[in-house]
Amino acid sequence: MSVNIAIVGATGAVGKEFLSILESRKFPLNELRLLASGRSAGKKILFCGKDYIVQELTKNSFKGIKIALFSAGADISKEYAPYAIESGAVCVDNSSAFRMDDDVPLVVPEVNPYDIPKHHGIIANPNCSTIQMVVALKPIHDAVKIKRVVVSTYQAVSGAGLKAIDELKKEAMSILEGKEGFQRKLFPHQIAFNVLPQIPQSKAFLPNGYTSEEMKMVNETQKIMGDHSIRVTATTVRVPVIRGHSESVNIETVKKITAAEVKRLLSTAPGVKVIDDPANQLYPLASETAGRDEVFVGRIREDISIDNGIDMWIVSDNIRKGAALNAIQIAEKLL
Ligand code: A2P
Ligand code: 11C
Repeated sequence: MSVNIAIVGATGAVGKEFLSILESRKFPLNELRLLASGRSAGKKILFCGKDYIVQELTKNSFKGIKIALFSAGADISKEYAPYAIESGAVCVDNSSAFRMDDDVPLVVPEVNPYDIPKHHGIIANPNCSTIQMVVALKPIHDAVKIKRVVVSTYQAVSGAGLKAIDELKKEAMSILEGKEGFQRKLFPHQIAFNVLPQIPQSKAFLPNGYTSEEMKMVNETQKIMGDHSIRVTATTVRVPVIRGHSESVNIETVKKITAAEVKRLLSTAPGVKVIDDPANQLYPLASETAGRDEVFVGRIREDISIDNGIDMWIVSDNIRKGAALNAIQIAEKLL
């Protein structure tokens, strides 16, 4: 069955990845409608050898659309998803707008595909740093039940959109050329050759001292795994990498599991690839995982500081599995 698809935010970092994945997975498309702001209306985008014209997003953009893939930020989703639903579309929303709503499934197809049919017009795509973590945690949770997770992230600038990539490149060039007075537009501090413990860059810290990105990792993990007893604490950090989020993850489990058992479990888990050969200095790297679909796990070892603890290093392409691919996998399951 071929369907009519709309992409909201088609000109953005995730929007472009939607197009590349729809093409490579031969998604059964009838009509493809590319939507963005008025600034992009009339622009041409090449898809499957044909030019498509970007249209300005309006409340009338969704007539005849079966699935609307949203990735233009939470405000746009909140404003326009109701019009898409009114037109009969199902929205797969990559923003944070509806993720924690009780009647909105929050889905990672490898973890909780059974939540998809519970939707009422919106299925939320989780935050990128949460997606890659839960894909690796689910098989362990099923085997020995996870009590607590302590995660620190090393997140690529592409998580903050195309403008962030541009700022990193320009700032790096300006520093390398010895120029002074680089005008930052996005990040509150130098991101080139630096590490910023604040994501998102624009928002104030919450009263509990965490950032909203950190609280997404806490709340979304519990919702996706369907277990609110899992305790999570996160520190989310921006690094000068263009693509690919890396995470240092420590877990404490109810029952003991060895590192060898974790490796065995993860090597057959859906969507996971284990790269863990310390003798040959092999472990997942953001530079090698860009453009790949899997969640890569390595440095798997038993935590020497507690009885039932495991440490691991998880890397995935934040724009792909962390956003566009996960949303398209949901759309495929919807069909
Ligand atoms: P545009 O390129 O016309 O601004 P990114 O996350 O890479 O910055 O991309 C954001 C996406 O959201 C872009 O496709 C952008 O379109 C889109 N967008 C931003 N503001 C609006 C808006 N008011 N209406 C529709 N799309 C928007
Ligand atoms: C980042 N994780 O890397 C963010 C981007 O809630 O979907 C995605 C934010 C979200 O900056």
